[in-house]
Amino acid sequence: MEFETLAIHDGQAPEPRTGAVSVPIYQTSTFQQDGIGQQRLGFEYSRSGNPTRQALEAALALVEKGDYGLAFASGSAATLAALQVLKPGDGILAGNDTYGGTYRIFERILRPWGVDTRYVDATNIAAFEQAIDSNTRLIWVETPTNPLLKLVDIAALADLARRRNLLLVVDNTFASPYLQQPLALGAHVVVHSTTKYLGGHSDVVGGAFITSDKAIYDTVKFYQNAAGAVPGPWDSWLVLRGLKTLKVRMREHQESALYLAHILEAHPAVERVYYPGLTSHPQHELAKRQMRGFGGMISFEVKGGFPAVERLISRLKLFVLAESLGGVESLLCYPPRMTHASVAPEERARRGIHDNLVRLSVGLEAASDLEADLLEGLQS
Ligand code: P1T
Repeated sequence: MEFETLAIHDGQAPEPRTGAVSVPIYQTSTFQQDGIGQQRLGFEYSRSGNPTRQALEAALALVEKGDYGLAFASGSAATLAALQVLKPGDGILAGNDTYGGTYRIFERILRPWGVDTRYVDATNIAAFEQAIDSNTRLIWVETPTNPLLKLVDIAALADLARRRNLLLVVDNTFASPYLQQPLALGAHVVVHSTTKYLGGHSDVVGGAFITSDKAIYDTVKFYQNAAGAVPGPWDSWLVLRGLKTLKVRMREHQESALYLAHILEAHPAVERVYYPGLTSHPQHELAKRQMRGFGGMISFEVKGGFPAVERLISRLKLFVLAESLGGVESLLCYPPRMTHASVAPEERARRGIHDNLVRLSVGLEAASDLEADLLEGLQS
């Protein structure tokens, strides 16, 4: 079945008792047991399992072409959960452009626990191969990356991971499973911040973990129950609802993003545009091969440094200055002081996150209105 059919139907059969077409929100913390150790329908306590969350977990697995899905209270919780396959002494190779909070997990949580992370040019498979040492266990990448929208060749990296007996985890938040399915390209694990395109309406914080590897699933499932960073039934339902319209939203997001990326690229106040759909993007061909479209995120550098950024932000009326992405409303983020504030200035400079960088999440407003807003903002 096609993606949109799965997104609407799977894990979401009408409820047998009443025939309710929408999965009910089982707002309960616990479930009556018929006798000690006798659960009626396999549920005993909502940290361990809840029918609304279970429906979401089934749907997440299906849209990512995985066998197992787990839902978490945030994308960061899903990130930390996926990393539970590691133990002290293990090493990670991470792409050198990721969400600042993921970098913070590597540096401030895992490093003190004895798990070392080294950063590799995300676009260079040979660089990953060269960086592997005897402790390396796992490769972690985003693609497209946050915030510079670089692409990682998932199939090539998955091939390397298999040859060297490493796990490949892909954070698929920026692409969404409608545009890209890393498990089908050979990755072992996919994680998401469902706060973004999967939820789609800027009204819920959540995370997802998907795999087809039973042993990895068992480890992370155990951790999910033991550590307890689960989403509540209401939040699970919001993500489930978002999933059903993912295809139509992604198509609109990316159509407008491509249109605006062209406008920005031609604008004299703009120094450089990062968008995989532009032929000027160094990995445009890979984007065409690996993704079904180019996504709704654009980053660009404005001429005139930080003062020009401030001027732009003060003039915009539609683009809301805010962290996050993937919602119906367009957002503008200033990565150096917002999403990537936890990355030290020297490291930001090494990564190419300059002080004149802004990031757009292109929403579902009319592209012509968004264009007018940007042109007004960029006027000198
Ligand atoms: O915010 P949370 O749901 O915990 O998700 C963390 C996360 C994980 N992975 C990627 C690629 C992300 O972009 C994020 C969160 N990012 C933002 C809040 C942001 O504005 O970029």
